[in-house]
Amino acid sequence: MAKRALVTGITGQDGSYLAGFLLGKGYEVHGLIRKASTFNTYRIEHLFADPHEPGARMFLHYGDLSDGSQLSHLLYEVEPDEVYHLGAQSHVRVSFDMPEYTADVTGLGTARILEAIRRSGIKAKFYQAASSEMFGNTPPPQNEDSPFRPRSPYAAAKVYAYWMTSNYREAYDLFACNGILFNHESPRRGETFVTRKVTRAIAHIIAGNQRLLFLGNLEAKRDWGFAPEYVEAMWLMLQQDEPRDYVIGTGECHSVREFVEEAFNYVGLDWDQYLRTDPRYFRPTEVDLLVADATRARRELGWDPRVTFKQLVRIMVDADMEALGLTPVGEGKAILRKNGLDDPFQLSIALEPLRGEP
Ligand code: NAP
Ligand code: G4F
Repeated sequence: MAKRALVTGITGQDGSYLAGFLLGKGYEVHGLIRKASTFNTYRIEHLFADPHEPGARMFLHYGDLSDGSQLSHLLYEVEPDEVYHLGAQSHVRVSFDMPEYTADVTGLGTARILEAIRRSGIKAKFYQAASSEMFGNTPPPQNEDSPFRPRSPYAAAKVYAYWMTSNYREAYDLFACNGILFNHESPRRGETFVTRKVTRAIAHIIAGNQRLLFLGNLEAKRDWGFAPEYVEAMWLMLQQDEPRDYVIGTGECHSVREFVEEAFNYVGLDWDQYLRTDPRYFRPTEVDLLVADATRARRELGWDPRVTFKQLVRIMVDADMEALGLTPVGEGKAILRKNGLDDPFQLSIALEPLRGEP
């Protein structure tokens, strides 16, 4: 019997890679999607088969993380072996504008799913998409024992969700894991996160659609990895004998400025000519420095990232150039092939229309 997974946030960056990864492993995949007035499924379209067709293994269900009764109903209907809870209002800057909504969806959303699992009595394993953002201004390197000092409504909501996950593990013997993932990026990264904003702007500058790139704090440092490698870590956590929490990251960190320099240099443009700062993109409180100590994941999961910072930048710049019909510099695909990451589930990059500057 094929294992059955329920994935919230399946239309997001990680959800789309995870769905592809699980289908590749023979799973039946059920995803929660939001009703929107426009299509929001472009990241998973390449995986979709008409559910009426024999052999279809991916099924989508409407719902929302703010709607507990529907989540409960979904649990009974799907009876999953594994639940990957990735859905969230995941933008840190936006969480300052929408703190209450972020608490509801990103924080309470986790409580709703945990409670739905508990009440259903279904023996589903549970993965919580926790975040390095929870460490806030705790000095690096950060590991599973580092204290949380959240610096945004988003981080505070994730800390609540983290402790709810731990509590359900202890109180109800649920197989529940917090994956404390550091920043991970890809050509499918949302357009308003800084890495994608930069690589997409470069493509639009070359295409003549955009003149300048406006950013906020250039000095913040992040531990940036490649998203497809991170979804494998999520799966590995749920395949262990005992549930535990794991930090996932590369252990290497770079500033936003370094990302910009690397990306512009790759295409031979002088970044100084195109970059401007705009106070709009600064945050009331910033997380200055995140660096993962992923020793536990390496030791217990055998997880080790392969794609380096430089390679990540090249993969993303090339993909954004290709998406606009430009000839990429050309190293991106070779890097993916070299790392064995070029299978169709992982690689498909949906073409996107230009929807104005984010
Ligand atoms: P993402 O691209 O922003 O995807 C978020 C997903 O959540 C989307 O599918 C979105 O649906 C869905 N969603 C948002 N609000 C919802 C609601 N009210 N009800 C149901 N679904 C809702 O995020 P990601 O980068 O894939 O990250 C996945 C998870 O990992 C998130 O929980 C994020 O906070 C966490 N995380 C991410 C990183 C990272 O670096 N990427 C690091 C640590 C933790 P729509 O498509 O309809 O918007
Ligand atoms: O790309 P970012 O918006 O990612 P951030 O805030 O680190 O959050 C991401 O990673 C977390 C894991 O640590 C996830 F939990 C979360 O869901 C999300 O995926 O910003 C990165 C850095 C920040 O320091 C920000 O201040 O880039 C700086 N930055 C500078 N200019 C900018 C901009 N960020 C954005 N989004 N847009 C700018 O114009």
